[in-house]
Amino acid sequence: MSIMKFFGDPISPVCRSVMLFLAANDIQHEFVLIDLKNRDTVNNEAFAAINPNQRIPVIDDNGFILTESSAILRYLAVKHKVADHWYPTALQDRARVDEALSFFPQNIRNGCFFHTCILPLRTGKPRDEVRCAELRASLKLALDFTENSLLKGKKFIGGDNISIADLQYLGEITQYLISHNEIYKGRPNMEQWMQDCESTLAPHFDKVFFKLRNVQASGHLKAEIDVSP
Ligand SMILES: N[C@@H](CCC(=O)N[C@@H](CS)C(=O)NCC(=O)O)C(=O)O
Repeated sequence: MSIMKFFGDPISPVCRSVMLFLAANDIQHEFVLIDLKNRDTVNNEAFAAINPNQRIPVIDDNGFILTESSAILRYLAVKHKVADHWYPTALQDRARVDEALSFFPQNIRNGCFFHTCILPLRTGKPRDEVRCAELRASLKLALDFTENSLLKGKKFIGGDNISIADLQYLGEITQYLISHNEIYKGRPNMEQWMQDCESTLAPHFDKVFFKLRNVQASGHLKAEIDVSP
């Protein structure tokens, strides 16, 4: 039985969510850096053989290759029989977490950061301002929904305790810190939720967020992304 490999980069929001989960649950693994900035580590044959989609995160659990962060989080939670709050076994509690996980892609992770900050760097072309404005508008709606529905009367997104859904949202929402935007600000439930996530994950937070903080401090991805309520 070989140790599970985790392919990722802490600068990726969807990798950070899995990294937080691995750390918080003390799950043994070998970390393999796929450095998103160094395109050679992404666009190479060895990595393409592992994930033909050439995206991270990926796990190799003794020959079982799994992609997609939410599938990985669910798999690890069940496999390692972690504390129930991460991915509750009670049907309706689990359905709440699944609901938030289903809302996440295309709504919270809607490409706004990528189109505003990353695509212009990669292509050398100016950002498409019309597209970016559309993405800001849809992100704003998703954040409003998180504030007014998902976090209404609850400490965390899935309920009273932290779950894998919180890790997904946290990964993406913190991505905007790189561009110097605290997109949870002005939404009181989200502000409190951020503090609660940070204190609940305290010992693991710095370890997973160090790269984000370095890139943030460099200031080279600074951009105005106004999604305030
Ligand atoms: N839906 C996927 C998204 C994976 C994804 O897009 N990962 C990005 C990093 S955030 C990636 O690998 N990009 C490859 C690249 O930039 O070339 C998931 O949730 O795991």
